[in-house]
Amino acid sequence: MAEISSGVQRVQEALDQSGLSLEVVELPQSSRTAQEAADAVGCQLGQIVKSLVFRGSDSETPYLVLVSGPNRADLERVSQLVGEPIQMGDADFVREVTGFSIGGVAPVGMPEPIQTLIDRDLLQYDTIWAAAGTPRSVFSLSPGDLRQLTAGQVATIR
Ligand code: 5CA
Repeated sequence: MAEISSGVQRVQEALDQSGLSLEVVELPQSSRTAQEAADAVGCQLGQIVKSLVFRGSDSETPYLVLVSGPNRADLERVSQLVGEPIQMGDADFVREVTGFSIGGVAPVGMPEPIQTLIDRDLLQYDTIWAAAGTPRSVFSLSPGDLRQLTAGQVATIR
């Protein structure tokens, strides 16, 4: 049996604890970028959840922003929503606060909960796909599941 990476394991455990019957899928090809993930599962780019980590410039608080594939999070907008200036988290910060490396950051399974915003554009789909802890793993869920799992605030972030 193939070795299960610890990232995937943490995500699957978080999903199991939620009681939502969601399953991580390990892929034969890369899902490191949103486009690669969409190609790998055969969905629209908009159905891919990008899990982006920002850092409060004053407080160093991490913020997780879950963005539909083609969208860019507007820094000004996100800053207004969280109430302080923010910057993109660098690779070390992302690993520190999520336990995942860029390209595999999942919206669940981090060591401590992170305040989360959810791009309103994700709500138009029945099924969406998020990274599951590595650049070759994903899981599918509904936007309602995503809200339940992350306690995220739905917002227009672009
Ligand atoms: N597995 C895919 C699909 S779910 C994935 O993780 N996509 S992602 O968009 O959530 O992760 C890649 C994102 O990481 C990029 O959109 C970019 O915003 C961010 N990123 C890439 N390189 C860096 C970097 N050096 N520093 C900070 N953020 C980065």
